[in-house]
Amino acid sequence: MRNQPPTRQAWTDVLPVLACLLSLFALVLSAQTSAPRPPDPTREKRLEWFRDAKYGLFIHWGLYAIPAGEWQGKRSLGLGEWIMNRSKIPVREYEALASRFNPIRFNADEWVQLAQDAGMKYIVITSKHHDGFAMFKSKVSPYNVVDATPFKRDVLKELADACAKRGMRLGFYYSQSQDWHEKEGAGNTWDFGPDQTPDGKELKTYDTYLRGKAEPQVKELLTGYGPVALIWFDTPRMMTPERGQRFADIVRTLQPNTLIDGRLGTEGDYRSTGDNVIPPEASTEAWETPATINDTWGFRKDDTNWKSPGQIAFKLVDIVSKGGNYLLNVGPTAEGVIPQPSQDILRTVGRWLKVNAEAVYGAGASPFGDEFGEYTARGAKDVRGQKLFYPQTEWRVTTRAGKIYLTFFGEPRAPFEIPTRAYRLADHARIDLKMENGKTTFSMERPMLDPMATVVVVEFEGDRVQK
Ligand code: H79
Repeated sequence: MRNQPPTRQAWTDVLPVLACLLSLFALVLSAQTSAPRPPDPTREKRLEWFRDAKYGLFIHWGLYAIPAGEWQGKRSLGLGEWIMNRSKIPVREYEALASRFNPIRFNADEWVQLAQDAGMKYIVITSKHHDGFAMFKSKVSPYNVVDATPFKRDVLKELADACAKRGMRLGFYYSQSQDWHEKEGAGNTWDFGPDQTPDGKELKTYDTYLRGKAEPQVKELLTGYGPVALIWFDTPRMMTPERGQRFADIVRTLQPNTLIDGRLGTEGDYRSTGDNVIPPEASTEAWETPATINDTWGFRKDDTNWKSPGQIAFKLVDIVSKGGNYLLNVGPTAEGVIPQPSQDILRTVGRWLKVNAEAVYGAGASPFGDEFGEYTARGAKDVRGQKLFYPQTEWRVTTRAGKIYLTFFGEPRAPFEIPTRAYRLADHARIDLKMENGKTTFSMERPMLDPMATVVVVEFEGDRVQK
């Protein structure tokens, strides 16, 4: 038994020998990297469901779904929900969208049903994005979906009720710093001038906005909608530790079990990666990647650059094998419809997950790591000056007590060495093992059972493999 991570050697067609052998014995002895901060038992308790959930649905929905990437007949480039900023739309003009917001096809039950069909375990919806418009009834500001639109329905309340009915956890995205609708909020430089001088002196009475709108609206979210799974803060501009703490105190006081994401500005409960960023390595710390299913968060009528179900399945298992969660976004239209391609993709991955659930939900990270890829040996740097990483995407590993799940996204090029019994997860078909040179190996049947991803389970005696 070795205590080094297993290594793979290059294999070529001209070398018909057993190469790239993987010793799964090694995992028993391999250790994970240590946690970056001291364990907090209360936080760990709060995080229990989150660590097991693995896969959530992000929903970006707001007034920006009406222009859908086009303003005054001109295409506005960038993220759909950033249109007010990118096209420098004055507050008075953007506000007028509210009188046109009437998404009569919105059906909260259908959205929750979609998340369930997709195999997602929580939903996070924008309660207020940077444009400042609240998608819930707010006493703090009339700029909200009930008081300012012909629709007059509390979208968040309907979704909260549907989630409660179906046992789905619900969290709220809330843009705490940027609010382009408010004079004293951050971000609207075109109507209200810069937030700060170049040397950092604040030019807006930012605390007036925080105390007058953001903090009381977060209180509303935590009091009127039942149990809130998490608050997803974003872009912490001018968020001093003291200001961040005020939000944290509100959350902890009103709902001690509600998680705080990693973008409040002070310490949250888990780490949020950059948008669409999947880290190259595993971590024991709780973390989450927020990601788009095409190239925008809020609906854009011109964005049809959908990721395929296979790409989504890979990202999900990749993230799980690194110990994280995948928060995958959809952007409903102004009619209240989640674009059909998004629905189809999510349901296709959902069908795969139904069969292969065991390898994902509650599964532990890979005890190896070399299957993720490798840093270039020559020291080349990427555009950000980071060491260049060459990802490998052939297979990933997840774990559970006594079990190892090898998920193959393509036919493995060479046999794998395994210590004992193995079977295919989808149909429990036994995998034939070969004994050669004292090593037990298996070769994947070709074509693979499921070309999207086929999971092979390796079982160990007892509980030697820990999650
Ligand atoms: O809600 C989604 C994004 O709107 C939000 N985070 C995710 C979850 C986000 N806020 N800020 N950013 C992401 C960084 C934004 C960068 C850009 Fe731009 C927005 C690049 C293009 C549009 C700002 C405006 C920088 C260039 C133009």
